[in-house]
Amino acid sequence: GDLWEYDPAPETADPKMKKKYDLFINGEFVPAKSGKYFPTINPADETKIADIALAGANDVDAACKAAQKAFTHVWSKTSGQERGKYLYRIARLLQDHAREFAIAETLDGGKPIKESRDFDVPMAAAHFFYHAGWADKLEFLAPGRKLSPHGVVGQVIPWNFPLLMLAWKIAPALATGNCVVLKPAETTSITALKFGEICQEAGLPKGVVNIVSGAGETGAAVINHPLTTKVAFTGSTEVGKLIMRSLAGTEKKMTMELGGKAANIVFDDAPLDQAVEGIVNGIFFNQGHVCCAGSRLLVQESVADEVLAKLKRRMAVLRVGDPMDKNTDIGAINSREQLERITALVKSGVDEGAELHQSACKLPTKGFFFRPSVFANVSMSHRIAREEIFGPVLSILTFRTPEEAVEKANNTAYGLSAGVWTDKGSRILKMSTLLKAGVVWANTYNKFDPASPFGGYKESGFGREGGKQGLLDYLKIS
Ligand code: TXE
Repeated sequence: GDLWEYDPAPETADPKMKKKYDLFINGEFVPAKSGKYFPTINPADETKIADIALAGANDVDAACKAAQKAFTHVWSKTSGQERGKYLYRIARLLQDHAREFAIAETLDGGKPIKESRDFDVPMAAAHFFYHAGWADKLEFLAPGRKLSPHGVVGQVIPWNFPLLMLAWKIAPALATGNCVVLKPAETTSITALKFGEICQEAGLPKGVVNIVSGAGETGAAVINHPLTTKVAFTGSTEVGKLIMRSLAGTEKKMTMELGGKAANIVFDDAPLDQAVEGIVNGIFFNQGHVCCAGSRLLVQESVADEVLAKLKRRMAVLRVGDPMDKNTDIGAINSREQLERITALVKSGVDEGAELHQSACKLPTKGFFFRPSVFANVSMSHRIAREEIFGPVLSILTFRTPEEAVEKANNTAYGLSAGVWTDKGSRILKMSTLLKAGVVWANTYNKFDPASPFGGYKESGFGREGGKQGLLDYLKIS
């Protein structure tokens, strides 16, 4: 069938949701050795969904040993063509189970079902399809050079795109011949553990993929285990730095995808209605829990009032609420902690004198929700202009000249992404070279493709995911 075709419109909770999810180690689902579990809740109504096995250092050790054994005895002897077949199988199985995955993702994480259904799950499948094609063509990555996998890679991922981040990590690792120990984020373990079922169904050799759930301690055990010779992390800059410090002096290879504070830059010659759609998508997609979210709007002074007026009209019709409702635009904030972080930063914006505009929508009485919010009259020194909020909160700054736009856009500790809205092609080319950001979108925002490398400058991290560069980051080159 068609690459994107699968059962649409999941409306009810799926009967396949389990009450208990165990670790996926050496091809089997096993409880933690300690017997411990932790609850995972639905952030839209605060009810418990299931118990998740809590992996301790001894479970991580078992997972790393299983991965090493699989690497030595099976995976390193499996041809690229065969590896590709497994990846194709996984991709198709994700499509076959798309409905269950979309429901699980939305229940566990709070994102609107239309996003899980139309973005997260199909993009995850697309990543496996893309990397499947590379598995037997790796020699084209660096002609004349010897390429070899690292062996066991340790991967730690966040909660904003649980299945998609897993796909970004696992697909290139397997395509390049590595075995994996992955730790999902503690608030969103379900789709990662369900992915173990996909590995089983695909007949993937035991131990090639291992999933260990738990919190930061479990992540640290994966990162620091002597058998993980390469680590890939996506999460906060704070934890990224902690990991870098803990690995200093080791020979482990690292890639880090950390926070962002992207500038979405609107020039006065841009088609403003289209730009406003891009601004809305840039900041409200996935409740703003997006590392490349367009969280700073830089708008040319002459059109600033018009853009704000249009934006407020657009925000007034955004539907905030039950993530399982197909019509919902903005779902639940992922956790109470995240809601508290967002609330505190918004308060700092008000205290520092920025002008807050919020949509007047009615919020559900249970669960974690936050009104779509926009700050005008923001200055570069405000915390809301400098810190990652990771919520549905936009900070608007203005500029007069293109030079000032570049200066303000680059005046940040981060450098993951940026957007440019203008009618002038030459301006797009010029801006894209001047902006210190890994991705620059022109007259669009939040567009992803498995063939496009994604990653940051400065405190947004290093290394790339996707495309040729993403594969090279999983290989030793000699
Ligand atoms: O992130 P953490 P949190 C940003 C965003 C958000 C803030 C805090 O601004 O508000 O970070 O979110 C695991 N060793 N981003 O606290 O803690 C953890 O279990 C190894 C941006 O949730 O970085 C989870 O699996 N692992 C971001 C993962 O790290 C550790 C995505 C991310 O959690 C660990 C998420 C340790 N010592 C948050 N401590 C992005 N760039 O997309 C925690 N973890």
